[in-house]
Amino acid sequence: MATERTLSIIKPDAVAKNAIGAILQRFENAGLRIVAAKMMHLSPAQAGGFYAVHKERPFYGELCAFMSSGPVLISVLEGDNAIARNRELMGATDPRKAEAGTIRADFAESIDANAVHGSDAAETAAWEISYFFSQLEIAGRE
Ligand code: RTP
Ligand code: MG
Repeated sequence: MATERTLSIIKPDAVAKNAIGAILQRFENAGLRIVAAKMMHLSPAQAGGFYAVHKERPFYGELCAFMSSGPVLISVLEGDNAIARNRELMGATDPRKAEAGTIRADFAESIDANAVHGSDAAETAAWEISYFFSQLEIAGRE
């Protein structure tokens, strides 16, 4: 299995509920390593740049407003199949559809305030990691 890196964001709703530790614990319990991490309170423009892929979608404005509404914990997770593994741990985008035991089933409020972000493919993971972290800020094995 390939060792991969993926970008994770613990969104403002989950940070506001003091769930950072519980969510990071799930990543570590699943064998993913946290190789970079930082807290940021994104500006609307920084959130908009990150979600530029969704620019034309009807929910883009709300998404950028929500993602800049409070601090977030941004991390790089490394491990076997990290991208798919993280998305399994997260569960479906809409928490009402997320499987029991997933992060979104347990912590998300709604499709907007849905606790976490995770990259969805190798190319997007590489781009998303480079949006937030320089090479020198990532401590994983090369
Ligand atoms: P994410 O990017 O945050 O990991 O979530 P995802 O892949 O499961 O969902 P995506 O389709 O990439 O959408 C990004 C975020 O936009 C919000 N969204 N709202 N109101 C809506 O129909 C809608 N659809 C998506 C969600 O917060 C989603 O996480
Ligand atoms: Mg997505």
